[in-house]
Amino acid sequence: MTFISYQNASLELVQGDITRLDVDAIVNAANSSLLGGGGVDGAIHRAAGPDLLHECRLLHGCKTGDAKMTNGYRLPARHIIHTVGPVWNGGHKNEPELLANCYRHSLTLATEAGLTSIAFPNISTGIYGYPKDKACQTAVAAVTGFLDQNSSLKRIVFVCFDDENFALYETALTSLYQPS
Ligand code: AR6
Repeated sequence: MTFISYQNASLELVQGDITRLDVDAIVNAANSSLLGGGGVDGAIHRAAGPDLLHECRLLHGCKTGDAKMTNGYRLPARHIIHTVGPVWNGGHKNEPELLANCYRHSLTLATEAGLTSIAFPNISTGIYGYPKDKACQTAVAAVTGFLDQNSSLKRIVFVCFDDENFALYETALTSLYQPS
């Protein structure tokens, strides 16, 4: 595990299943229906149980780049922030801005709810086909940019499922480290 202090928060890197994390909120890489799917979305719905789908039905979907929050139900996490990443289309359809918005809007919701810890999966880098190196750069820049503006958040966890993402985040987070 890598752990970096940044502003008043800690940035952590974990490899594994995001549904196991005991944090205030985990972020779901959902689709615009918010009614479940494969990948991390499927894993979250399975682990949270059927009450999650009932609450999601009340939300009437979510636009790409936006985020909506629900209860965590059977998860160790108290809340789930559902965001919809962009499908990769070669980078000419505003994908970097939309992906950055997923991180910013999730962090904004968490901050407004007074949460202090949040865990992100590598949004869009599975079924939606976003190049992992580009997604990592955008994710880290969006999160550090948000923390630069001040936030109640104390702990931000990047949860990588696969080895390639883990190695990319290890390099990106290590490069933020500035010995005092
Ligand atoms: N914990 C953490 N990360 C995971 C887990 C897990 N349990 N399972 C997969 N990942 P994806 P997307 C990683 O495909 O690309 C769904 O059907 C995975 O290795 O889950 O944003 C939705 O409903 C990858 O790095 O999400 C949408 O239709 C990352 O999570 C669509 O997929 C994201 O992969 C969204 O596609």
